[in-house]
Amino acid sequence: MTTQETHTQSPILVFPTDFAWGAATSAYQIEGAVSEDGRGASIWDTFVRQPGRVVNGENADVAIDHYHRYRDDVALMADLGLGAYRFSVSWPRIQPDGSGAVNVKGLDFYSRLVDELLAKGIDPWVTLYHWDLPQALEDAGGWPSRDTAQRFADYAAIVHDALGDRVRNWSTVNEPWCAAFLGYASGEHAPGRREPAKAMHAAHNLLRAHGLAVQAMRAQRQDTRIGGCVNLYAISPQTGSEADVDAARRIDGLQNRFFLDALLKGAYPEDVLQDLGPMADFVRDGDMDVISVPLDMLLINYYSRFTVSGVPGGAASAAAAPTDSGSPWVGSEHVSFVNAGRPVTAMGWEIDDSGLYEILLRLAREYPRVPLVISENGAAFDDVVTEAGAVLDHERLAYIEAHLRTCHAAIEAGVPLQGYFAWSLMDNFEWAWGYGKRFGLVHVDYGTQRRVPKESALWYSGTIRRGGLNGPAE
Ligand code: IFM
Repeated sequence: MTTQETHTQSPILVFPTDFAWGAATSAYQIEGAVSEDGRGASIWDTFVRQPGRVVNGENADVAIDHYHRYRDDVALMADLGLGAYRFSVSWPRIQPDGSGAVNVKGLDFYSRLVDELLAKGIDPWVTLYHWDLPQALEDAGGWPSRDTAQRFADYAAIVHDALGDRVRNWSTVNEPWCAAFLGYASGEHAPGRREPAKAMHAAHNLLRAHGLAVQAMRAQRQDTRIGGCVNLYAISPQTGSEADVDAARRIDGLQNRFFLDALLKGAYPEDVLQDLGPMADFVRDGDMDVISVPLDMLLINYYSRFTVSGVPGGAASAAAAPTDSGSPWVGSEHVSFVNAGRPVTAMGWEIDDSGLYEILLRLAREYPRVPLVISENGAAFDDVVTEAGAVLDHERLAYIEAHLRTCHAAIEAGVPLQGYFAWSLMDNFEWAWGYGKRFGLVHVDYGTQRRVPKESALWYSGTIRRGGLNGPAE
């Protein structure tokens, strides 16, 4: 079937009329302009300058220059028919040192971006933290320090106060698992520390930061919707053996339940605390009430399934870092990640949309009543630009289509799923992997900054315009 035909067919799998159809990005991955208009340094600015941290020594000083090209980028989103755009605010643009006076020029950038989006009929969804901690706060202890959480709440209040009149949908911390465990345990991400016990404090303080921010924002106004954002994986034991089943319990505990139970049940899972032993020393009186402040929605980032074995020394970790790093699995370092034989993306991540279905149904069953949004889902593939300048990324298209079918099936099964954001709108700086891994619906030529919608973008655009998917895949 050609794209043309796809666009003109009437949908068979219809989504709710108020479903949010979007795409997502984050500040450090796209903006560039790292030294402009008073922006301070973030931990990523420091990290990318350390030898061996990022593939090919790449950095995001320019990235895809969105800071200067945002108007064209919003026009592109409008051409594609996006209903919503999820972006993050760079904390060091707003408070260059992470606390104190506001850098008005930084705030103005996001105000102009929001106005531009609204003028084009695109709903702005703001993420307050997507990993670019001001370096000054890291110097003062970083996320393992309890004070960083309070600083975050102050910053969140500044942004919410400035944009809350125009932005309805907010999320606090993107993927606290990554910020804590890749940043402070494995060292794969900034600030590159390998201190497992501190990583547990970081995870707890990122959750406290979330709760304190929600409280501060709610005190300002009640007409905005605020959510937490977690990256969840479907987890399977390799076999039914006791060791493999226990490995699955451990990884599910640290990856999924640690965050879900804290946010939605107000307690960390007992078995995870037991696994951690003396490292479980981070909770103080009142913390769990702060963390479990009621939410308007839960944002879920889903990419893959982990198959795990309790037998040490199994196949390479599915989450393997591109550079030399430790393990992010605090207290469960002996668990191995097994290749289950599914097709993989360019990241080596196994493709499994049934894992998303599993997660959505589990959430609806075990953490009921909270509306859900898929805030990231997508895939990196090694795109090829044809002589005619097109990118025929059928694998990415198929990935997104399969996951959207899963979303539809979950809605039909009663899951309160309210939106889907493809990751990512455009190719961008993929953290420790640099520019080598492309997740975009829109291809970016990093030499010229030319943007060209890939086949997947055109397909997604048609899907949004129809409000649903065509019948069974052909
Ligand atoms: O690029 C990242 C994003 O910043 C956070 N979630 C996963 C994406 C792909 O690795």
